[in-house]
Amino acid sequence: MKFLLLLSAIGLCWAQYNPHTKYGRTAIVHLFEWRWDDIALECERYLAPNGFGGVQISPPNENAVITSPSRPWWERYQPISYKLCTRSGNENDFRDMVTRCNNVGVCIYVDAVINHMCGNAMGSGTSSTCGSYYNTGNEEFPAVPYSGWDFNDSICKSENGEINDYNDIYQVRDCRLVGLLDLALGKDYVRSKVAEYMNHLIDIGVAGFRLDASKHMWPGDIKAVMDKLHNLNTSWFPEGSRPFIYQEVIDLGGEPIKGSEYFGNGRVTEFKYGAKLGTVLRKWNGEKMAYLKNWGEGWGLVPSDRALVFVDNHDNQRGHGAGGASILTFWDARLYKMAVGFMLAHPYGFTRVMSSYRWQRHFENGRDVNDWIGPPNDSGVIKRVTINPDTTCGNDWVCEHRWRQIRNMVAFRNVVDGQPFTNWWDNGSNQVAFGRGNKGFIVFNNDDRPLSSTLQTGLRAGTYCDVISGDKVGNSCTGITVNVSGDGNAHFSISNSAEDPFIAIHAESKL
Ligand code: QV4
Ligand code: CA
Repeated sequence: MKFLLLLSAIGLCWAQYNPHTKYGRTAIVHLFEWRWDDIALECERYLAPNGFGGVQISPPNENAVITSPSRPWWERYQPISYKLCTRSGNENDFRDMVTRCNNVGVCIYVDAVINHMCGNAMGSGTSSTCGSYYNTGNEEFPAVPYSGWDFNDSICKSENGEINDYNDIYQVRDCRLVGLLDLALGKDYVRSKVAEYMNHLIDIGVAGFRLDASKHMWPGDIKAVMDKLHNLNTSWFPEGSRPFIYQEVIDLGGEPIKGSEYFGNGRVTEFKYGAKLGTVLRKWNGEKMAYLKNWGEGWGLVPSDRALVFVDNHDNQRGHGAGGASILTFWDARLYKMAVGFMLAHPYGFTRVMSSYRWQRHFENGRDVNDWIGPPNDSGVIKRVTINPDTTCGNDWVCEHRWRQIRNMVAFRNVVDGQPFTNWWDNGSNQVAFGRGNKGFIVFNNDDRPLSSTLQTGLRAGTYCDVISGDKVGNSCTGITVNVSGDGNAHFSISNSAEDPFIAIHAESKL
């Protein structure tokens, strides 16, 4: 009995850090701006068969329709109500997606925008995705309903009501982020409306939430909302399961607000991860891959079991938010694949893969003035994600998660799950390798000279298929093969001009 109590206490305490992914699946993908009907199809036709654990979706609640510029992606971060009604689909589409994804063991995580409503520049009217009325002048959102009392204006101490100084923790939490009307999450009424929205989603079957702009909410206010949340839907999740929570806190150091203040509520997005890994792979500031030997907490990152990690996100892939120039994206495909490969092979953190759309970049003074462009669309209607014969995506959807190297590294991560970080090797420069117990091994060559080395892999003897240059198909390999001898050693050659200068082998790529 005592033991059971202890178990359930641990279960409850740790629950919001647990993504609830099924069948040993260890990575999720952000299908940025996808339609719900396409996500449902993707769960069934691609994500489940390839071992993806879940999907982070764009905000599902009604948002402002912005016409100048024309339908930017960021309009979805300007809530008008909690009706499930956006360019991605309506409530029926949403329910169908959640049901179909859950039925194939793929979880849905909702991007929850609960710090604010729309920007003050919206004025009043019904320019919203479901036609709900709003008036930013008197802060009326009758479809929730919220009124002036439900916003922080009287609490905010900055001269213009805006966040002007990130060194002032009160401003950051109580004032307006770029003009966005700041909700009074200190009030029980506001907490209840937010919780009602999130509970609606939980009851439909979502597995958790990304909490947008968490830095701009007091950790205690977030906790008060979290305490009101239901357990997950028992049609798909064990009784007593708590929603998975990861909070968007951009903590690159140098500001008084720290990611660690939010650990009590759930995980936090570790933005240092992509910023530093990008710097290393680009070899900026004298960085080299050899220094990655103690990657993780050793680099000042938050504890692994509190981290949600990613190479890039929807903001920093286009210069929004923070992270800076070092961030690698699909635009730098060769280094990007190495970075994502490293992330998926390394045991640190819970991993999220980015899946983007292409847009016409246009740089002026080093800044992309087209950073606002929304998803591929026909007169505003989001285009379907079409699938080409070679399994890549059409209609300008990049689908990084379908790139062979990335898809196969998601499988690698699942195979090596729970295995220790082992057999590190480096040449003192940018040739490195490491294993995951006796289940997987990966070798990188980011130097300007060939790699040719015999390395201890920790793997059983045999011939393995490199899942970067090809696939294991039946009992043959469409790419490079690697022979591991009886003592676990194998010889690796990687040209510095290879299309993808890295090799990965694992227990299930053995021929
Ligand atoms: C403009 C002016 C403001 C002015 C305001 C007055 O720039 O100075 O006060 O008008 O009305 C958009 C525009 C922005 C505009 C604002 C309000 O870009 O110019 O302000 O709308 O109309 C996304 C975009 C923002 C966008 C916002 C709302 O990135 O550009 O603002 O959506 O549409 C910090 C935060 C972090 C945040 C990150 C971007 O700590 O939390 O900045 N990241 C999350 C999301 C992000 C989203 C938000 C938060 C807001 O990941 O995508 O912002 O929900 O680092
Ligand atoms: Ca706030």
